[in-house]
Amino acid sequence: MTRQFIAAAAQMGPIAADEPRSSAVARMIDMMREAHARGATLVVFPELALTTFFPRWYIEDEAELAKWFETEMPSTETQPLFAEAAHLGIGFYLGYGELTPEGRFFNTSILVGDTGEIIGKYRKIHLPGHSENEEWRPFQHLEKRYFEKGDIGFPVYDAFGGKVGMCLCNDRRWPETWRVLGLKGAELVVLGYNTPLHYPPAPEHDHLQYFHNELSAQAGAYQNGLWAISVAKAGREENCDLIGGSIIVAPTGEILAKTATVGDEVITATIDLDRCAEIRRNVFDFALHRQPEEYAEIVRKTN
Ligand code: CDV
Repeated sequence: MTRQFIAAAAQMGPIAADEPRSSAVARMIDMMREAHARGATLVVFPELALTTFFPRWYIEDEAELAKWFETEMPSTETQPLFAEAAHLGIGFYLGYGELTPEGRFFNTSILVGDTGEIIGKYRKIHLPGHSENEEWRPFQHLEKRYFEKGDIGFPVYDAFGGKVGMCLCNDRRWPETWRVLGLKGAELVVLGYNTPLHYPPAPEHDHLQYFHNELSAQAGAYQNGLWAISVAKAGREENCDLIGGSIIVAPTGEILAKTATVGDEVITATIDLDRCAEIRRNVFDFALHRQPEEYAEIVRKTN
C-alpha cells in the first residue's frame, strides 16, 4: 500500500480585528479548493486561524476576552469549512482559541479527516510571552495570561495512512516537542504559527526570525526522521508584522516547498511517509543509537 499523498500548507495573510470568522472561513475554503485542485488530501492552516492574534492586546474583561474563543467545534461559523472538507474529501489542521464548558482557555489545534470528522486535538504546551501588561512593549504577547498550558500532552493520531502529531508555534522551537512526537512514532508533524517579525525583549534577533523558523522545523524533521508542515499567519496584522515563510520539510531536513508572500498562499508537496525510514533506519535509528540513560537532565525540574 502506498503511503504517499499530496499535502498543502495554506498560509493566511492578516486577519483584521473586526474581520468576522465567516470571512476567515471563506478565505480558508478558497484555499482548500485550490489545494484540492492541486491534488492535496490534507491542508494545514495556521495557529488561531479564525481571528486576529488577540494576545497582542491587554484585555481585562473576561467577557471581552471570551469573544476570541470558540465554545464549540464545529460552530455555526466554522461548519462550512467542515462541510467543504467532506464535500471535497480533504482533511485539515486548524488552530483556534478553545473555551471549554468548564471555563478553561486553551490555544488549540485539531486534525480533521476527509469526511469532516475530528480525528484529534492538541493544546499548546509551550506558551510564550508574559502574564502582565508590559507597557514598554510596542505590542503585548499575553499567551501566558490568556491560555492554560495544554493538558493532553503531545498525542499522535492514526491518520492519512500514517501517524500524525501536532504542535503550535512556539512549540516548534523546542527539540523536546519533536523528540516526544518522534518517540511516539509520528511520521508527520503539522503546525501553525503567528510569529511577529519584531521580538521586543531581544530586537537584535529580529533579522533572524525567518532563519530561526526554518532552522527549528528542519532540525525537528531531520533529527526525528519525520515530515513537517509549518504554516504562518503572516503580514501586517493590526500594525504588527508577522513573518511568512510557511514550509513543507522532508525527513532529510530539506525544504520541498515554501511560500513567497505574506498573504493567503497555498503551497503543496508530495509526502511519502515511507521516506521516514531513510533517516530512522540510519543515523537516527532510535533503538540502536539513542542513549536515554544519559538524558535524565532533560526531564529534571530545574526551576
Ligand atoms: N505564537 C507564538 O507562539 N509566537 C512565538 C513568538 C512570541 C516568539 C513564536 O515562537 O513564534
